[in-house]
Amino acid sequence: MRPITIKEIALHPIAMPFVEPLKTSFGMEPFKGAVLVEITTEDGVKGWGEAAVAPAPGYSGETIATAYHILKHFMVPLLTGKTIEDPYHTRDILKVIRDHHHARAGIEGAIWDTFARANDMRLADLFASYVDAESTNRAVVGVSIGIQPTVEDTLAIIRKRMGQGYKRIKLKIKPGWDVDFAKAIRAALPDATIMLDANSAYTLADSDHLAQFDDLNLLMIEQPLQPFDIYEHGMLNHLIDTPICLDESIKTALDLRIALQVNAIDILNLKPARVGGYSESIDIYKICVEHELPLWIGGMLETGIGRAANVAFASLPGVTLPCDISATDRYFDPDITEPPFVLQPDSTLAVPDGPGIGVEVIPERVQEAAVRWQERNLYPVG
Ligand code: OSB
Ligand code: MG
Repeated sequence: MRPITIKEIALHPIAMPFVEPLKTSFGMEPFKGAVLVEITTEDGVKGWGEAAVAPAPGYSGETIATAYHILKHFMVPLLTGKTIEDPYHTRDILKVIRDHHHARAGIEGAIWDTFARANDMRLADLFASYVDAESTNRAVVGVSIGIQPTVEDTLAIIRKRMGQGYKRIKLKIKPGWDVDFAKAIRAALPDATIMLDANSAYTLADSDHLAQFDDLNLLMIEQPLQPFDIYEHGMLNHLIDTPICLDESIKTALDLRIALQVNAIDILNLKPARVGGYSESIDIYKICVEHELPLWIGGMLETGIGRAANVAFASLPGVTLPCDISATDRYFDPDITEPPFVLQPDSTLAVPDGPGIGVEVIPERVQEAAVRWQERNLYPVG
């Protein structure tokens, strides 16, 4: 394959209004934030990545400002001028920087896209070549619904989403909005495929409370305990019947191996943004296949840039459960990329045909979103 030499890396911190915000146990984002990463090679090939961060450090410790800081002063200088023979080894260059996985995933994702475009190949096929498989050309998807004021409001949104064709519904919960809520939803929709996401809102002391979900035929409960609590998820797994899916806890392939050793995990939500990009995602994917661990690809409410890369990854055959990657109209109107992702009747999104992420970035919309960030910057640095 043709190597790329990185001439320039531009950063675009952005803000975009949501079509439907997502309220979780840790709060609600006022707008979608990200730092977009734009790479230009010596040959004039361009590629894009997305550091999927939020204005506030609620999901992870990163924010738009920290990602911008780390990218600008540490990651961009390390990669500018470098020749990349194999995008999988980008992380070796970045090894001297600790943590900051969302920032890392943004710049690494841009290199994957640029490399695939320079070699005139779809990112989905490039990823597939690392796991000895072929892309299925589609991602099976569901939809994530935030905490609403009432059960009726929630049911109205679920019915709308099911009507659009989403076959798997994820509902956010928090203490005080959990067991009675889930019972009411299950009573109204006995056959719907439903899962819950607690975003780390509980502790092991809540195990009796969480066991009340056991009779509700839930697909899984995502991340009930704290991010650093892999061990206690293993203890919880003996105390509840609902399958445990980990999100926040699994930041590396090593975390996943530990979770498997202590029986803390039945299902993995793999977010490329959380694990620092696609090289680590490839390693994690291989562990899931080896252990026959059910796997799906999660989302961080990405723009079309991050979402297109996630769709490419989610089209790998070892991704066995519906992903948190919804159609464009669930998030933004308009998005910064074209064409939009549209939900197919079989609850899938198609992998676009073009090289790299396969969607076109619209420069005027990036510019508009960058100005919006400047205007709405809630937490200026310095
Ligand atoms: O916990 O999965 C989560 C979005 C932001 C932060 C955390 C989470 C989420 C989602 C969004 O659930 C899923 C999507 O991108 O559609
Ligand atoms: Mg989650």
